Amino acid sequence: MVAIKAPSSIDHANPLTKSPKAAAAAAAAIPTVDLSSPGAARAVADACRGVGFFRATNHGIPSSLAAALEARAMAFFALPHEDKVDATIAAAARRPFGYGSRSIGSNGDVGWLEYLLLSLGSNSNSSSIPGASSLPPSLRAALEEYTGAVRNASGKVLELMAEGLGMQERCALRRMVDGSEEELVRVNHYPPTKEEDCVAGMTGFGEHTDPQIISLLRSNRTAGLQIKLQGPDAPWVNVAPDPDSLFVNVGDCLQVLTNGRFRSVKHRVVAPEGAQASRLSVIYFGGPAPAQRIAPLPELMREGEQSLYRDFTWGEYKAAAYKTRLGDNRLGPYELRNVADTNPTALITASKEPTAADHCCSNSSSSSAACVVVQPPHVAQVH
Ligand SMILES: O=C(O)CCC(=O)C(=O)O
Repeated sequence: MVAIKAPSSIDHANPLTKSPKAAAAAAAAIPTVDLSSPGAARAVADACRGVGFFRATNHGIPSSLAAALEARAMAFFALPHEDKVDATIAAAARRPFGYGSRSIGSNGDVGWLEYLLLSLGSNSNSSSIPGASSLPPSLRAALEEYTGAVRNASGKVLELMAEGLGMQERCALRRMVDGSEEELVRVNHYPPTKEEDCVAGMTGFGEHTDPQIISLLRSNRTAGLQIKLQGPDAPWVNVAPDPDSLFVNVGDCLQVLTNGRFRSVKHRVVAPEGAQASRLSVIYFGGPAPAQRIAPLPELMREGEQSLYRDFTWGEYKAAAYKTRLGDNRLGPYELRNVADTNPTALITASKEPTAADHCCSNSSSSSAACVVVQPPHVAQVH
């Protein structure tokens, strides 16, 4: 694996994360939402407006599924490189899917990780993952079970978001993702860095926002994930790992659909060091269909409210994102005025109160290390 010197932005001297007291303050900045609680819709919406990120408990994914996937994925990543490439040949027929190591996307972004990236296909009622046919059967089975469950959890969160936004149709956001052919799963493995690999604090995965509508992340007990609180001078904070919870990210498309009410969150991963165990994370990305028009939802707009964005389709956004690097501001070219300049308080006031949303979502039950100094905090393309 090629070692990567940390860009200066990965700053271990972050005042919010240095002392136990500061770490506690950072943890407190990350909302937790019990998805089964009566106030979940409001709490989800508040978290998406304030941070764009939250820890979800009672999400309905049996811990046995997540644990089984973690064990099978660790066994897969322990295989020799050639075996990993061979086992992902079916997925790799459609780039950027398949197995990857260090290189994220095709625009020069690198990270201290290896990963498996798969499309979940178009049929949200089928557990089969099209590109998984050449994977070891036990890994394939674990992935299929887990992704079936995480799709349900995502649907549930999207319904809560719609309800929290006061939308008439509780399933309006969920419908954009279900069966869109743009649902992905990514399994990331970050081995611990060693002294000979270069320095501490390497970039595991560089800073970026997720371009889709929603992402749900589950990791093992190894730390590394950091999020940037909203606002130009806001600090990066560590996300304490919690294998029993899911971490929910607002993606760029959801920011646009809500006209900036919900904020996509910048995040990144610092590679584990020395004595730490590998970090293993599984991320589900829910994107809309390629032809889906991405523009502020009319029912959320107050009278006279201007759209902050030029319309686009997911297909256009994805194509543009493929040409960028991870750390680029992908929404920038679509902004009609800078979202960061808007007054979030005004946006919160502007949001409609939740109404009794209907329940139209019928399926809801359901080491030869050479040091490479990476330039600033770039990291990959859309995934
Ligand atoms: O591996 C992680 O914890 C986060 C990775 C991530 O942000 C991504 O794969 O987009």
